[in-house]
Amino acid sequence: MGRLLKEIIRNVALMSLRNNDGDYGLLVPIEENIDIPFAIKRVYYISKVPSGIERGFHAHKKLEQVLICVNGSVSILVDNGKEKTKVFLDDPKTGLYVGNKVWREMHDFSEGSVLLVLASELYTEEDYIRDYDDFLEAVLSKA
Ligand code: T46
Repeated sequence: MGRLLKEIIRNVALMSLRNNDGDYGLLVPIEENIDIPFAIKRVYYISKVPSGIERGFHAHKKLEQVLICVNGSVSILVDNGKEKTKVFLDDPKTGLYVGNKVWREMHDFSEGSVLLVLASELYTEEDYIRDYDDFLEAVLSKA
């Protein structure tokens, strides 16, 4: 298994991605079910975020994702309803696994930053929980 998973709060983990880092540059291979713990159904990236803009502010019912800041830096607030923490991503060799029912906010995008996201499901607005109280209710009814 080419990944190292370190859970930081329940359902959120930092991952050390295998990589080829050498005099001629960096290459990070990502294979579904090998480097990340799910089959990849969708890939998107977020870039050109103007200074001061914050994104996210939602959770997902089912979706699992891995976030990789492939250029620049961004801070991600993750909150599972019981614990929350802020993760600073600035290393293309590090992935942030965010499971379902985790509230996320993206802050402090640096100029030129690019956030690559690998997702376990196709896009559907129905999977989003955009109200924080609804999120807490969904977490409490999970058990
Ligand atoms: C997440 C964080 C990390 C699509 O049409 N297809 C897609 O696959 C996505 C992700 C978005 N969109 C549309 C929906 C909105 O009209 O793109 C627009 C911006 O999406 P949103 O405001 O949800 O973007 P963020 O940056 O707040 O959140 C995104 C993801 O939506 C979300 O799942 O976890 O990045």
